[in-house]
Amino acid sequence: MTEEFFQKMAQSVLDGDSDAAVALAKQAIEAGLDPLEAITKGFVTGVNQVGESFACGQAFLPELVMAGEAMKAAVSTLEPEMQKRGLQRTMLGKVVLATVEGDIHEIGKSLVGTMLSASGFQVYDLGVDVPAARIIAKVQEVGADLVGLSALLTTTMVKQKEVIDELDKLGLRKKVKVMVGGAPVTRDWVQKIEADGTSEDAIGAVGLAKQLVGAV
Ligand code: B1M
Repeated sequence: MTEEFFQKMAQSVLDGDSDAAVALAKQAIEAGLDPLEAITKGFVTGVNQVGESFACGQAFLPELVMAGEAMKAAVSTLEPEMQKRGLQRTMLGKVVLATVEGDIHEIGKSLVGTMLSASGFQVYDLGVDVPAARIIAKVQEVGADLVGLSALLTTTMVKQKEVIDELDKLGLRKKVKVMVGGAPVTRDWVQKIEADGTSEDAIGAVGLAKQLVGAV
């Protein structure tokens, strides 16, 4: 696949053009391109550029919303192919996954969920803006091995700690591993809140999850 094709993908997100993003995602599948490569080299480049323009006041909320929608549409189109390629029969563990309360960023979290599930984990994706109590209730209901908490805002990162504290109070912390992620999450933060690890991307999240359940 050419650089030009990846650039078109990025541009479709920059333009907030969901139809073009979906068409390009379909083209990528037809051409046999690795769907994760299409996301990371193509569409994510676009959404990152919009994020940067937004941060320095050159783009505004409507642009951010439209870019997010286009990105989401592309990822949804590529999702079945990602699942197909990663098809695994063994069950490595149960993961309760959520974007924390107050935070509606879902694309990265969903990507992590897709990759975990394609790699053999049973994933319970609770969605976005999920209060700690709902996460804990699901952990108890399904007997989860792992909790995955995504936060994209510096203001919502604290909610990751809240979930860890609640698990601790209930005496579940030793049994249930916690991995955290999202752009503002650093190694220092992981240490501070005593999480079990973080990763910068979805591939890294799979490696970490395997490590945490002792599958590698
Ligand atoms: Co928002 N937003 N946003 N946004 N948004 C950011 C995060 C921001 C950095 C933009 C900026 O200013 N440069 C900024 C946060 C600043 C900060 O706190 N430091 C920001 C802001 C300010 C806001 C609002 C407050 C804007 C406003 O209303 N004034 C608002 C908040 C709403 C809320 O949550 N309460 C808001 C809203 C939105 C939209 C709804 C418009 C939209 C989201 C649409 C959606 O998800 N359906 C949106 C978008 C699209 C972005 C950016 C541009 C892109 C996020 C994204 O989807 N990236 C983002 C800037 C940026 O990150 N470049 C920005 C692609 C995705 C594949 O990557 O999510 O990082 P990412 O996930 C990665 C890794 O982080 C990691 O793996 C993923 C896959 O590789 N990872 C994990 C993620 N979770 C993980 C969990 C793990 C492990 C790894 O283990 C469990």
